[in-house]
Amino acid sequence: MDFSLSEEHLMIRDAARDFAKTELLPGVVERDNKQEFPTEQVKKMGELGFLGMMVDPKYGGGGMDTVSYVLAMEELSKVDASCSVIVSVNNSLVCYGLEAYGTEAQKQKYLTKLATGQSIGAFCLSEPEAGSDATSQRTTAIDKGDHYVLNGTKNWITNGNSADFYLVIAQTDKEKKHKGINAFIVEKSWEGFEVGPKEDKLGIRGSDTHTLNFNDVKVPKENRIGDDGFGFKFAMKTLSGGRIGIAAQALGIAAGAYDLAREYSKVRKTFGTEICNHQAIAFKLADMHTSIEAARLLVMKAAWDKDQGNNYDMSGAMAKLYASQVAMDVSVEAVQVHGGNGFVKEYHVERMMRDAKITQIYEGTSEIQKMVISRGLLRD
Ligand code: COS
Repeated sequence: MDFSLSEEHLMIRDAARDFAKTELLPGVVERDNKQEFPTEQVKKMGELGFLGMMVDPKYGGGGMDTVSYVLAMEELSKVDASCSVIVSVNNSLVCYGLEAYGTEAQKQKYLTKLATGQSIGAFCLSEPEAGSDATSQRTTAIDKGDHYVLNGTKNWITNGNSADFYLVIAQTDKEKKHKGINAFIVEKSWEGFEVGPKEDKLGIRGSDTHTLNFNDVKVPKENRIGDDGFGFKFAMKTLSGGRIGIAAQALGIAAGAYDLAREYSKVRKTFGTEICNHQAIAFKLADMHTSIEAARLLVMKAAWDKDQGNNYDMSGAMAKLYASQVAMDVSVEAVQVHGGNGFVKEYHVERMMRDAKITQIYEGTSEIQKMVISRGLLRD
């Protein structure tokens, strides 16, 4: 067993670390305050190849493995989780979904633009009444021969307004339940597609989360992904990989908050000495670091499983479940180590604490991850 990273992995990690420090850190507090989408930063991430890391170079991607992707996700998330969720959705939900299950024509038309960052993607599964209970789709896609007609509402959609292309899950045949669900590629400019209000969120405030409305949107049949009825499996398979990305995001939030707490504890003095010399603080750092290291091993194992062609439903779910809890615990402790300053925006850790919460909710709540894990355990 070898825990060391290759030269290439280290280069990717360092490139993401440098980018986060020089391009994401300046303005991260302001973007969070103003709920401002990081347009310039996303453009640069596209140019540097962060938006299509695992896509085959013949479609404009970086051709990298999942380990490289989680290393980059961790580094970007240490500084700006609003930017890293955009990276995660574009890479592991949209690009992966299209590359794994799209037709050659769909890949040429859409994936090439998404992998290079010329266009941004969104993944639209959740609805007002179908978040965790994802088979209860109310959005309908009625088959009209050479096209489908889409009607319905999607909620909490990351990149809701900033995306150009949307992967939309909808019910075609209600009688067939989840086997009557389809997935479609929808373009933003199409008639009847409407971006609803932007959500005012607790965390990841730089990313734009919207309600989307579909009113008689005509979708050509060639924009269906996979065979008729494949949509629910498409969503589940794609989300399994997405969860590895979010686990890496949670890991990055925890590691970023820990780094700040450690540095602060070495300069802040109380009772005549730096606070890291008080066992109350030193033991907090020890606990934080240990849990981060455990989360990192789970994240890496899930990424490795995906790269090896192993099933990663359970390892991805375990990584997300654990890393998101570590993100919450560590960011709360990082605020505590900072004392009064931890409650102030310029010290960053309060934002990280707010950002951490969503990692326990999106791409499957912690309770859903426990369902996936326990069903996997009890399958045989
Ligand atoms: N890969 C492939 N197929 C999968 C799968 C996976 N990871 N998970 C489930 N499926 C298949 C099942 O095999 C089943 O197909 P068959 O009937 O052909 O056997 C089908 O999907 C339905 O599965 P199941 O009966 O387990 O569905 P449930 O309604 O019990 O729900 C969970 C399964 C809870 C796992 C699913 O609804 C889920 O992941 N919900 C959370 C969705 C989510 O992450 N929402 C966040 C929105 S994106 S930000």
